[in-house]
Amino acid sequence: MSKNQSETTQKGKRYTITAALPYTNGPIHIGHLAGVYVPADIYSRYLRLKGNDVAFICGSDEHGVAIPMKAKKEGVSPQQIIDKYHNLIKDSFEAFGIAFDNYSRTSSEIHHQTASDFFRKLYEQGEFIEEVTEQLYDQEAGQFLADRFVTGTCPRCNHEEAYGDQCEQCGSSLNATDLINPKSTITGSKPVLKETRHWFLPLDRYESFLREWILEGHKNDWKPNVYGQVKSWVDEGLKPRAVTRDLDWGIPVPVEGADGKVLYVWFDAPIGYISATKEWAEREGKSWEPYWKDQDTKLVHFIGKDNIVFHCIIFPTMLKAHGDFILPENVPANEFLNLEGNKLSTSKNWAVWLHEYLEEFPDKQDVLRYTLTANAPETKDNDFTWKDFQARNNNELVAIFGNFINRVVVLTNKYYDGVIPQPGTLTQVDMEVLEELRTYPEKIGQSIERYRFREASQVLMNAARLGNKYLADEEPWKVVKTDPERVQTIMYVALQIASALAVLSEPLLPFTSEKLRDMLAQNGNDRLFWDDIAGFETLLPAGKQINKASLLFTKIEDIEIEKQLEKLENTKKMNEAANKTAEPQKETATFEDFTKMDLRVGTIIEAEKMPKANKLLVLKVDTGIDTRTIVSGIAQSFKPEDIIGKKVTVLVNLAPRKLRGVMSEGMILMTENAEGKLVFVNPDEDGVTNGTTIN
Ligand code: B3M
Ligand code: ZN
Repeated sequence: MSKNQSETTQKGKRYTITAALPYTNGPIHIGHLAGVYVPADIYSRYLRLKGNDVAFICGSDEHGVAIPMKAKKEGVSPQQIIDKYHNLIKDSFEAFGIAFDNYSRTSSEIHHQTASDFFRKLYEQGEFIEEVTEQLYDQEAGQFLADRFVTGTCPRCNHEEAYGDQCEQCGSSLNATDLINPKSTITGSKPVLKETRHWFLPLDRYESFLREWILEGHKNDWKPNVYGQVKSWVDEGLKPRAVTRDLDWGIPVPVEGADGKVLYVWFDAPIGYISATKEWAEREGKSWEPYWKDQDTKLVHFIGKDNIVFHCIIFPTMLKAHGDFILPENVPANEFLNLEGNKLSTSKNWAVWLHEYLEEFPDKQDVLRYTLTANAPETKDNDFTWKDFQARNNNELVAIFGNFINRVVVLTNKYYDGVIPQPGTLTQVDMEVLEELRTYPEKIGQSIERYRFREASQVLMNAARLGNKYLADEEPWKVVKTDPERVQTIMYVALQIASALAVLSEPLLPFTSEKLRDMLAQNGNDRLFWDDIAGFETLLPAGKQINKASLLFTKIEDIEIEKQLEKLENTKKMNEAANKTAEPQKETATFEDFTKMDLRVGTIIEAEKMPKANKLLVLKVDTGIDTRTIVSGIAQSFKPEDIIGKKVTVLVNLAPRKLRGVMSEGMILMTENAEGKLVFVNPDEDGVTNGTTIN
């Protein structure tokens, strides 16, 4: 990652920015990126560019029931699951430019120690209610059911697939015994109640603290969707929440009498922010404590809306009870992103996976960053479509931002061999354009500081429009014939705009920013920072040598989008097939009925399309009895040349019938696969000769 101003001039404030720790039970998809990681990265990059001291923290969330469930499904150990997905997630974040200062993992020793110490401090302070209560128990599986091991109807919103600890539809934090009609996700059986000891965090005792800190203190600066959820939970009345579990996967509860119990994942995971900061500070030779204990530090949690209760009620209560820590300044949770009109779903593979995107669109990280930000679900759920992705790239990034930069750099090289020209007297238009340019750091900065990243992306594009319009209006490629001095001034002004864009684009488009800084030869000690853009006289001085042009963005063709839509269509078919129930059995046939059908092995020896019939192929089939013509409706699944020599099952004694003037004598047995494609029911064993009867 590039040097940032906070290393050169220790000014500004200190920020601890956290991004929700992704569960290591699957890859990252665009919903995670739009909801959490891209906004968090924009915010952190911007703060660094402003010269602040920023700790941008994340890591893998490796405990919780979701992990052993995934391990069981894949037939591997939980450790293998977390290693597989931790590495995949970490690598894909890095390749996508999510510039964490530390991406850690909650299976680390430093986290186990930090979380255990945290729990022990609250225990020794007598914060917990220690109680034996009746919890859901699966007699068949011989284990207690918590979190995702049990599902049922949410008592708050009637969502029928709520989990034991949380309803993803309304975001409520639940006790498993709150569920209506609970069902074990291990065996499907109806749980019974069985006594067990747990330690409860008494949220109810912190109601007045939460009312004063959030409902009073943050009613004007927290997003309405976040504030509204918190208010409804506090108003509804808070209950003690169990922070331990009867599980063998997680951090052992570090007190007497807790054998076989682990910390609830939502107790340990947020502490992962602290342990990851410690790990980072140790590596950097810094003290971690100012980032979590200094009242002047600004703590901001970036999360999705299903994590609001944990980051606004449970974790702050833990921090308050502990007593040593600061509280979050803001929790700008986003809503959910949908994909082509349907909810993103890991289990249904209805997603655009980050690691696959990076393979299929190499070097287009910023296109996805821009598209997800321009359409971010900041105040309501929103939809990602591949058509919009293509439009944002072609109509904005290529046609405006890229076009402007390419013209500026190509013309500077063409007219002046890449040496920035000495400007003449600026016209009124020149001065107005530069004056407007100087307002963009404040405009974009305001949007980012208010967590309005959609708005920030459009203001940035307006800055590119300013340059594009200036060049189009001034037409240096025409004026150069008659007034080359004027063109020197035009190109000088345009280069100042390009230089400003290199800095202003860094938070949202870091890859583009780096390429542009290289093109303008501004990647060394003359590297500019955010505040250099506001009151500048000169950003790119006359006489400086810039480099050759290279395209920042390239057009995305329809065929690339069609390929992605086809991929999703196949996923939809696979899901339908997986959910398809078999047709009910037909009425009973007697053995006599069956013996009437004469099924033979045959081989297709010729195949051609039926003229003017796009579904039909005319086949010549060697049935072992004879060679005959059979018309078959398989033209949309097979090319004629691909099925010559194919062994097939033939119903040879079907009454002949004319199809489009061609006499068809028999039928070839077919079925269809999960994607709805026709396949032959065929004896593809070698050595089965034509004519062999099939019984
Ligand atoms: N692992 C993300 C989720 O709910 C959860 C975040 C933890 S942040 C401390 O999918
Ligand atoms: Zn609910």
